[in-house]
Amino acid sequence: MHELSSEFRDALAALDRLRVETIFQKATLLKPAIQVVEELIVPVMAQLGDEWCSGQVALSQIYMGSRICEELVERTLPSLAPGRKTRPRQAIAVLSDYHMLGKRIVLSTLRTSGLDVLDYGRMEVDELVERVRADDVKILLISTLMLPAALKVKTVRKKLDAAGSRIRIAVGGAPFLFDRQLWQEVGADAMGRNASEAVAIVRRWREEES
Ligand code: B12
Repeated sequence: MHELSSEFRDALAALDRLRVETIFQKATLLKPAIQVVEELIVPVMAQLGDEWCSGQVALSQIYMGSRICEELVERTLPSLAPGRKTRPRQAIAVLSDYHMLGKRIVLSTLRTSGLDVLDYGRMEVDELVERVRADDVKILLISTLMLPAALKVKTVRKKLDAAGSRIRIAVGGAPFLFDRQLWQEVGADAMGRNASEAVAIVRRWREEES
């Protein structure tokens, strides 16, 4: 996977869709798709983010590169839970920013693991609080990649507490990876570094509830 990483990085930076796809397919011969997503796409996107910070790649490359990855993930990982019969009591949302890829991966992984989750897409604080209450959600997963958005989790928590909700909140995304105490500071109940940790958190909480 390590060798494929630098090829994948170059193909993404060159916005060469065909090469990106070919490398991804090659990797899926070695490992399951979800593992390839975590071990290839996630670190390469983080690397491109660092390269953007140091001026080696343009934001347009990051934007187009992430679009290519989103399409790839959309096609490769399941997006709908088959045979949904009950209304799930867990939901996921991107709070207040436009970084959608992480949420997409976490959602697919949860669904692949047999955990049905409502997909709220991208929301602002008030809309999120309203939806969570209306759907009687017990476990809320929030993805944010911008620090200002991450800090808004605090307001979500406050508003839900004020409404008497006993919801549990798990967070993830770049700000929480950069600052390992941030999840506690914003009043979350857990933080996950990747999609597998999201699955573990939800499973643990569901077991504790039942
Ligand atoms: C792609 C990208 C973009 C794309 C987003 C396209 C899209 N549709 O998603 C575009 C080009 C639009 C973009 C724009 C901007 N970006 Co940007 N972007 C990135 C980049 C390079 C990669 C993000 C990504 O897709 N990673 C791949 C995914 C799969 O990883 P992930 O989201 O982290 O998710 C994984 C885990 O975190 C976890 N996870 C995620 N969510 C959750 C939730 C739960 C509950 C759990 C348990 C786990 C979990 O599981 C996922 C799978 O492993 C990051 C760099 C980085 N290090 O993250 C910067 C980054 C997030 N961007 C940044 C910035 C500054 C911006 C802009 C302000 C730039 C600008 N000047 O305009 C804008 C703001 C846009 C906005 N308002 O939202 C900064 C944020 C800094 C900060 N501390 O706030 C970063 C960190 C870059 C950097 N190093 O500075 N960006």
